[in-house]
Amino acid sequence: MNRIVTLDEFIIHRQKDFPYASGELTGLLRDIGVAAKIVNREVNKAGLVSILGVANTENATGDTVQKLDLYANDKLIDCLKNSGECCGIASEENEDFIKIPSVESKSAKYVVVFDPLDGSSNIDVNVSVGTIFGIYRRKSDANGDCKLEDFLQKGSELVAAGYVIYGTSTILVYSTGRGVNGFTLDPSIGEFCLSHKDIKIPERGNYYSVNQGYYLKFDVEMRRYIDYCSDLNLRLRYIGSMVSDVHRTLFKGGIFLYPNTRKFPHGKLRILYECNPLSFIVEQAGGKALTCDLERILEIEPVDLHQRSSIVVGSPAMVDDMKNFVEKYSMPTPYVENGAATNGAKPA
Ligand code: P6P
Repeated sequence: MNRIVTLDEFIIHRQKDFPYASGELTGLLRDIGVAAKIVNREVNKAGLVSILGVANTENATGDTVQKLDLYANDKLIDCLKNSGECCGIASEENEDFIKIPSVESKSAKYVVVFDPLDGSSNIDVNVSVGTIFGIYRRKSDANGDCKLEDFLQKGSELVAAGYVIYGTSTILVYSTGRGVNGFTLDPSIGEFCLSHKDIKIPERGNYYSVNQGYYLKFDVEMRRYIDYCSDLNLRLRYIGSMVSDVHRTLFKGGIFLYPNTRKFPHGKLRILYECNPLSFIVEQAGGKALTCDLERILEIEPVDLHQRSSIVVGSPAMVDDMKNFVEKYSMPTPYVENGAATNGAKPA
């Protein structure tokens, strides 16, 4: 039986990969691990205590907020506030970012973005949900409060990213840019233990993941690619929790798509705390992540904390197939000349 390697031990050991590391990032990752255990404890007994049901509030992006969302949000904020390593937080549940005022934190190097409980509409029906997080080095003056610019960074600037999935078991997956590792919570000792070392996404997979209910609302090139997946007899799996759908894609191979629709012309999923951290993880595992306009997710320059994007993420060969369909079938944006639409692309 392999020796147990706890998350704490692994993080501290990997700190040696960063010659100039002074332990702040290590401390921050460990604090997120603690917060995950606290959230896990409540998620696992959600059916037993009165934290189910809708808290009748709406979050920053207009989603109805479940009580467990609020609980998870509060616990993550508390843990990060007390860590002393984080000077600011941006959460799906908060309209604006949170400055952490304590003297020590104010000079801290990092800001954290997170979705405290992604897929929360699944909580009441016992379907897996998850926490998604990303860590950036602050850009603003270390002697002042954190600023919006500290959060509006490209995903390629992430120092670390990861997620916790509360499912049949509770698994924390993270990367600091040197590969991806997964840790399963052992409730008998209350520790996340290394269970999936150096995760690599398969080149292809037998699954495609998209909300088929919106099929007729997708652009033609997306519909053609989805038809292609169906023609290949790939299996459709869609949980409605991005962290769960991407977790399966990462482990089994496949492709997850949330294209733009009429309701969400720029896509539904949020760049900062859904698309970027999960795309960072998938790219670190050898996969790809693009918008439906074929822009690399991690190169998007966000201009708003809750900005949305379309996303296609997963096995590299399957994302390449999707790219070919977009290049072959996408309609050129009508070039408008002197206020009058033309019949296609801008003349050479
Ligand atoms: P739809 C959950 O609300 C979420 O933000 C993601 O976790 C998930 O992938 C998506 O929305 C599901 O959206 O429109 O298919 O219900």
